[in-house]
Amino acid sequence: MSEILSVLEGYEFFSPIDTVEKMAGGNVNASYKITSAEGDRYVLQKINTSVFPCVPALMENVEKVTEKLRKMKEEKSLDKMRVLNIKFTKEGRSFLERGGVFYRVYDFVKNSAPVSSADDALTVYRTGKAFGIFDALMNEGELPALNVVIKDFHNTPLRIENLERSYKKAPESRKNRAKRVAEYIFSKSDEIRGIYLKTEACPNRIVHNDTKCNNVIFDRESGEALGVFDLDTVMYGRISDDFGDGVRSIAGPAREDEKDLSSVFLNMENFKAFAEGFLSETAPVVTDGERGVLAGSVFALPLELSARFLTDYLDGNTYFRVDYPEQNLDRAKCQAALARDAQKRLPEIKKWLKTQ
Ligand code: GN1
Ligand code: MG
Repeated sequence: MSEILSVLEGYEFFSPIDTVEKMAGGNVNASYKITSAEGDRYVLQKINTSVFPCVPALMENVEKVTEKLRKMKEEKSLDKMRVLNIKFTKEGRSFLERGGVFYRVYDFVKNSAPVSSADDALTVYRTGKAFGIFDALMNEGELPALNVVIKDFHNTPLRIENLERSYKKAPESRKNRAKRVAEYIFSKSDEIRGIYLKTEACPNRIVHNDTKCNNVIFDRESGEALGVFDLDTVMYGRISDDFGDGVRSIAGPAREDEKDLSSVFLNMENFKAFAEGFLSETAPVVTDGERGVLAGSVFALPLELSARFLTDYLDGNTYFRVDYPEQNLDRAKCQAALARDAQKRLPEIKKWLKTQ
């Protein structure tokens, strides 16, 4: 608490701070909800610098992306859309450093909430549409140059190579527990490389790169999607990664670490609702080549996440926040089960996408 209060001294607030509450969610940064005596609310985040080692480059991107979104919102009169609003420090900077620790503050959007998973078709459709709007707006007109904050973020073959390396050097006990899922991932390596080569040949666009359903905020009353938040991974990349990751998060199980693997499957209704929403906005920009890799992304993205979670488990949980030591292993198993089911459904997915 005293740490947070001392950070807040770096900002110009119009009324004294009343409460500081730790917020749930997010596997990387730590978030706190700040409420002032007059009821103004902010989100303060402690940036995870082992994931984002260069905070100035990260925040330069967030500044450019929010500027671009604001410009597009005005141009297109998107009155209801909300854009992440950075609170600048007294020195006019978008982040603040205290003893090697980096923080930032955003406005909290009133009457809003994310969904952690969604099972009504309209919310799923709206989630797809929100990410579709984001990708369409970010790729229209003059495009900002962005820093590469995490290199090869969606390079799935490389993620599998990293897993191979970690698997070889992991302690025997962890390796044994990871064996089955690791072998499944390795067995998919060639197919993944094939998908990746086609994906890589697609246009390099500004994409969100972390299209988890809880990165969209909704109006509590109307249930409408207000906008896309968590802009940390917005970089040049492939639109199919946004599609596949969104499907992974909203058409997979509600919990990323679901332990009952018999209940893990790709919900085709949610897949279709998300895809309809996403494509309703991006269809005019998506090329035939990009369309051709959408189906593969629905299999590749859960597999990629499985590889990333398993690598982190083998490395001793240094990247994703965990609530218990085996959580990354559970996440890896769950995402592998989702990838397995998604791959089975690829013929059906491809057939359906052709009708869109
Ligand atoms: C991380 O921080 P959060 O929860 O929005 C991760 C994503 C993963 C996601 C899985 C920078 O996102 O890539 O898909 O966890 N973000 C980073 O839950 O690695
Ligand atoms: Mg996030």
